[in-house]
Amino acid sequence: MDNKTLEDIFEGKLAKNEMIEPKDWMPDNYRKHLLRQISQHAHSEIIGMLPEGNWISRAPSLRSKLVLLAKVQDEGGHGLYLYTAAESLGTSRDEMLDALHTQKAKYSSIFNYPTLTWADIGAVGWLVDGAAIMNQVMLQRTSYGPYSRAMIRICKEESFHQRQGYEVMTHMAFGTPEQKEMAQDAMNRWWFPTLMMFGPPDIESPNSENAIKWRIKRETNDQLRQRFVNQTVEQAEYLGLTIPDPNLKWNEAKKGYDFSEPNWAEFKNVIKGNGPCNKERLEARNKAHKNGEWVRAAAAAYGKKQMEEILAA
Ligand code: FAQ
Repeated sequence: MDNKTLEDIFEGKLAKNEMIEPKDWMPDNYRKHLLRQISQHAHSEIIGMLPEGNWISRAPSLRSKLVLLAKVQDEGGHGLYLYTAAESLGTSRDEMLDALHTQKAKYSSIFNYPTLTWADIGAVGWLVDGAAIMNQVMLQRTSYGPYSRAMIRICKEESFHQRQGYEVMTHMAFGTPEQKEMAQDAMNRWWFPTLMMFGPPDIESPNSENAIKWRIKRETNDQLRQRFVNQTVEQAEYLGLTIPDPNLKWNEAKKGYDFSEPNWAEFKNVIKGNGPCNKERLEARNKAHKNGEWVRAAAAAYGKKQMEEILAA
C-alpha cells in the first residue's frame, strides 16, 4: 500500500473514533508525539512517588501509613503500565529511563516542590491527584489503544487517591487551630503549582494543535485548568480553606470562575531543571536505579534460565 492510502486509513480510524493499535501504520510524528507524552507521563508517576514516599515513615497513624503506602505503590504500578504502553511504540524501557536520568525527558513540574508537613500529603492527594484525574479522564478516550487502556485502570485508582487526600485535608482542616493552619499553609503553597500541571496557556502550547488533531488530547490545557478550578472552589469552601488568589471570582457569563494566571516564568524555570527539588529528585532516581542493578541482572539471568529450560523440554 502506498503512503497516501495508509494515511487515509489512519485518518479514517481517527474520524470514526477507532483506536490506533501498535501494529497499525501511523505517521512518524504521531508515534513521536505519543512516545514523548506517554514516557513523560510514566516518568511523572515514578518521580511522583518521591514527595509522598518522604512521609511513609512519618505518617501519624498505622492506618494513614498503610493507605499512603498503598497509594505510593499504585503510582509505581501506573508508571509500569505507561512504560509498557510506550514500549509498544518501539522504544525500550532502558532508553526511556536513560532519557529521564540524563534530564533529556521531562516529568511533571509539580513533583519538584517539597512536602514539608503532613498536610502537604493531603494537598498532594486532593489537589495534585485531583488535577491529574481531570486530565486523565479525557485520556481514557485517547486515540492510541494501549495508552487508553492503561488510563482506564489508572483513573480508577487515582479517584481513590484524590479521596485519600481530601480525607487527610478534612482531618487537618477540622482539627486543632494548628492543624488548620498547616492545611491552609499547604493550600497556599500547592495551589498555583497545581494549576501549572495542565501545561502552558493554549496560545503558548506548541503540542496542543497536533494532540487535538490526532485525538491524543480531547481537551486543551486551558479548558481542563478552568474545569479544575470550578470543581475545587466548593471543596475548599467546605473545608473552610481560602484559595490564595484575590482574583478568584464567579463569572456568571462564562459559568465558571475567573482566576489569576500562575507565574509562568516560575513554571519555565522549574521545567528547565531549576525548581526547589529538581536536583534532589533526579539524584534519588539515579541512586535507586544504580542500587537496583543487581536485581535487574538477577531477573534477567533467571528469565534466561527459564527460557532455556522451556526450549530444552
Ligand atoms: N510539567 O505543548 P504543551 C500524576 C511541557 S501524573 C512539565 O502544552 P502537551 C499522578 C511539555 O511536555 C502527572 N512539563 O505540551 C500522580 C512540553 O515540552 P516538550 C502528569 C510540562 O504535551 C499524582 C512543553 O511543556 N500527567 O500527577 C508541563 O500538549 C500524585 C509545552 O507544553 C501527565 O503527564 C508540566 N506540568 O501538554 C503521581 C498527563 N506541562 O515535551 C504521584 C499526560 C507542559 O515539548 C502523586 N500528559 N510541559 O519538551 C499530558 O496530558 C500533556 O503532556 C500535558 C502537557 C498536559 C502535561
